[in-house]
Amino acid sequence: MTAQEILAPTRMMPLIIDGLRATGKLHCLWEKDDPEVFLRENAVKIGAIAAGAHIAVNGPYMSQFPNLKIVANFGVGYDSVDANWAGKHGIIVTNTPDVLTEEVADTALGLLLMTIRELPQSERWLRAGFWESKGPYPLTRNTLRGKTMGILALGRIGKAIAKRCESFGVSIVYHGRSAQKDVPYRYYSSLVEMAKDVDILMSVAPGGDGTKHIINHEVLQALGPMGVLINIGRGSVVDEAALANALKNNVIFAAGLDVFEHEPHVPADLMACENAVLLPHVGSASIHTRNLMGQLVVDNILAFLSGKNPLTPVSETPFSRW
Ligand code: 8YV
Repeated sequence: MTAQEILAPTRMMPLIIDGLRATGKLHCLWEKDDPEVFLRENAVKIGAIAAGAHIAVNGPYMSQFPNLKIVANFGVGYDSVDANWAGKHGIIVTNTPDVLTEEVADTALGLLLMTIRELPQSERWLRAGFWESKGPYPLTRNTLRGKTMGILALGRIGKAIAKRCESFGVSIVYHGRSAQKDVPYRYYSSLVEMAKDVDILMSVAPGGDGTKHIINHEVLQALGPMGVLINIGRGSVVDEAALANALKNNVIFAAGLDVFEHEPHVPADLMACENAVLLPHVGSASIHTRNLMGQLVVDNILAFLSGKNPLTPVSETPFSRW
C-alpha cells in the first residue's frame, strides 16, 4: 500500500498546516520531541512532503524517505528542491505558478520606479526634514522615458512585466535559453550583448547551477553607467560582490533588488550603496497571493492522496504539464 503520511519539515503558513492537518496525516517536524528519532522511525510512512524555501530538499534528503511520491513546494521557484533527482526517482515535484504572476510583476514595476526615480531616497530626504531646511530633492538624473528593458528569462512573470512596461512606453527585448515563437520582442542569444543594448536589465531568472552569477562584472559593465539592474527572480543569479563594486564605482547607475544570494543576509557592501533599493523578498508577499500559493500546496497534496494527478507538477518530474 502507498505511504500516505505527510511531512512538513519546517514551519509553513497556517493555511497550509490547517489544510493538511485536516487529513489527519500530517506530521510537523518542529512539533516532535526528537525530530531525528521521529524521522528514523517514521520515514517509511511518508509519501508527501510540503516544503518551504528554508530547507534543501536534495537527493540525500529525499532518499531518507523510501516511499516518497510528491514534494509540494511553496513558491514558483523550486531551486531548493533537486527536481532532476526527484524526476529520476519517480517523485513528483509541484510548485505554485500562475497564482503569483501578477503580484510579482506589480512588485517588479514598483521596484523599478523606486530605483530609477530614487523614490526611497527622496522619501528619506523629506523625513530627514531636508525639504524644509535644504529645499527640494535634486532632480533625478535617470528616467523611464525612452528606455529599453532587457528581460532575463521571459516566462510567465517576465511576460507580465513586459506587458506592464509596454504601457509605460518602455521597449522590450529578452534573453533566455532559446528564442520563443509568438513573442513580439527581439531575442538576444547573448546576455552581454543584450546588456550592451538596454538601459534596464530585469532579471526574473530562476536559481540553480545554470544561472549562478550569470549577472557578473562583464554584464554590469555592458549595462553601463546609466544602466539599472532589477532582480525579482533569485539572488544567486547576481554576483553580489561584483554588483556592490559596480554600484560603488558607478559602473552602473543603480540596482533594485528583492532577492539575495543568502537570504535573509544582505551583504554590508550592498547595504552601504545609496544607489541600491533593497527589499526583503516581498515579490509575492500579500495575504491574497500567499493564500492562493498556500492553497495550491495543499491541493497538490490532496490530489495525490486521492489518487489524482497533481495540479502543477514541474517539467522535470512525472505528470509534467509541459
Ligand atoms: C516566495 C518566491 O517568496 O515563488 C517564489 O519562487 O520566491 C516567492 O513567491 C517564496 O516562495 C516564499 O518562500
